[in-house]
Amino acid sequence: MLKPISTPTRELVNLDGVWRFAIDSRAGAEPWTGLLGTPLEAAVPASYNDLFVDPEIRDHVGWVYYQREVRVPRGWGGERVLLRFDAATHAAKVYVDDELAGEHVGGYLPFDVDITDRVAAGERFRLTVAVSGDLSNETIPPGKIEVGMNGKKKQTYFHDFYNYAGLARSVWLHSEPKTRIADVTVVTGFEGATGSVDWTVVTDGVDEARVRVSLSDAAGAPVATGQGASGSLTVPDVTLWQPGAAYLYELTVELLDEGDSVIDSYPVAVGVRTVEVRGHEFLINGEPFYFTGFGKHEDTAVRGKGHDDAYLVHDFQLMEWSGANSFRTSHYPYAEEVLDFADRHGIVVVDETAAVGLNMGVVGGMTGTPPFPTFSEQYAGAATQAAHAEHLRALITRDKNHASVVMWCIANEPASNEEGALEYFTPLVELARELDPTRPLTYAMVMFATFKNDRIIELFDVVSLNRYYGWYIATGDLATAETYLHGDIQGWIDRTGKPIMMTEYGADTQPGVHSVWDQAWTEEYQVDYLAMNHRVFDRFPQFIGEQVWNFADFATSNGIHRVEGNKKGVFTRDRKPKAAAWALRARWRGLEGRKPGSDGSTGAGSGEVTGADGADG
Ligand code: GCB
Repeated sequence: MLKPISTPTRELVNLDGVWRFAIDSRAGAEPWTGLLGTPLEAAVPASYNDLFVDPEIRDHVGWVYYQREVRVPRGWGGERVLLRFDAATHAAKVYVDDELAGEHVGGYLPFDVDITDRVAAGERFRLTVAVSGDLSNETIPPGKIEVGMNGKKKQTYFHDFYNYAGLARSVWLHSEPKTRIADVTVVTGFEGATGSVDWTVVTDGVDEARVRVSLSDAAGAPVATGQGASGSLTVPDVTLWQPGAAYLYELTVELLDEGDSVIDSYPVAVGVRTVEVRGHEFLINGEPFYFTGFGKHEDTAVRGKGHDDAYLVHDFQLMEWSGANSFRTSHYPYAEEVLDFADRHGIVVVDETAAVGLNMGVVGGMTGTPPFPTFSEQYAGAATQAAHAEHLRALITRDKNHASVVMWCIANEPASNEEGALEYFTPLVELARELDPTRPLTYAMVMFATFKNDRIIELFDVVSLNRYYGWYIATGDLATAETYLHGDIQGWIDRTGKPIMMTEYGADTQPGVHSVWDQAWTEEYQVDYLAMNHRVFDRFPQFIGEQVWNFADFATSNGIHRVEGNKKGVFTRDRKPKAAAWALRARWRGLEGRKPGSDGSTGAGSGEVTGADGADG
């Protein structure tokens, strides 16, 4: 399923704007039909939760309805006509006039609904989209709906970020030729100064041999051409896509008829680069790469998880300002606009699935003792695993051609220490490797999963640690925290010999709160906490990167651990720097993708703390 773009053979109409809106109990009987009788209107793209003042809407469990009229352009007769939803969180039913035209489950990835036989060129139709934010043990991420003592349904889930719902990304009406390019996969490489671009094209409704491809450079000058459904193009004097120095070629794929006229045409941006894990190193273009940056969220005031190009540009500006060369799409796939931007600006992405909360241990709090086994039919059983596999497939299908994406993160903080974890993850890892043999795999590891009890690291390429020594453990005691952290990292090195990075470390910080002592929540403590972590990281040559939790403060569900959301942001929710932002900038701006100390100055290998044991959950 290719992203809709305007090409010589494809057209699109953007359907973003203000739509009629109602929650199910106020929309009339189910199945709903007709015009929505509602005074409310909702912005698209945006999560609906924070748009209105009514608490019934904010924490609504069940379906909500969005509705608008759409006119099919009159020139589209004879074309396939599709609706494209860049995301409907977490499930959708799409109605054309009063008829159900398509359904989809999965909140952070796109889907198309083919409405060719339901609409006519030049005519108008009423588009209604039912969207549900509900989470269960058959969804990714998982959750649970309970009925409270007041008789109302309540959604619970096992991640801290707020479960925003709705049409958070763009909606499109688009056309494709009936005989069409259905998919394109690109794999790149290089030997010396010569690059290679391997292509595979899947077509629909035509003999595959009628494919023509042509590669042009960033200035539009032709570089190479080829024929057929698959093959390899040679790129003389290749300019590589590099972190911090993006360079994109364009591969134009064309489908030809008998007389060589173009039936369909689709361009793909191609960054020529390689990614490899060798020993304890993470190599991009054969060079050791050191990740600096953040775990992020798609999260802003009022629009919730709604995509916003202004925040996209500003967030990348702030990342560049702070010297970040990378981020993780914690804890779900981000809007495609984000990856396109990263491709164009040379920012490296760890692309994560929405599999967050596969861990009953978090319910046990700091003890990490689950009330029942995570990998069981009571929680993450066969249905969850099937949903996870489907989601992984959709993610890799969508993002496989992005040069910026260098690694797949299959889950955040699963109960990898529990029985059943190996059986749960083995088929998922096999699937990911089959779909994409080129990129390394990782998962972000929860504190309770230690080098002594984790059961799945051998399946993966990179050890990614989420660790909060000095925050959740040894709060306010950075000396003890430093000893724990050192022992933990050393333990992983001894067990695996794999590259190790920190995918989460952070301290909640209320901007404007200060202290001369090591006091949690102060701006000074966040700075000192990060400095302690960096001191430890710099001792280990096996350490390949640091991504602070979090880029910015973000909304969470109600809870006693959070005051107006998670405050581990280095920037506030409205993107003002805390003191830690300046400290990170001072550290990262000098590194430029190199490991601290790799220039022979301070850092790697210079550690003096030894022999400490990691915390054992
Ligand atoms: C974690 C989670 C992340 C939370 C964070 C925290 O381990 O992966 O989603 O926001 O901790 O701040 O507690």
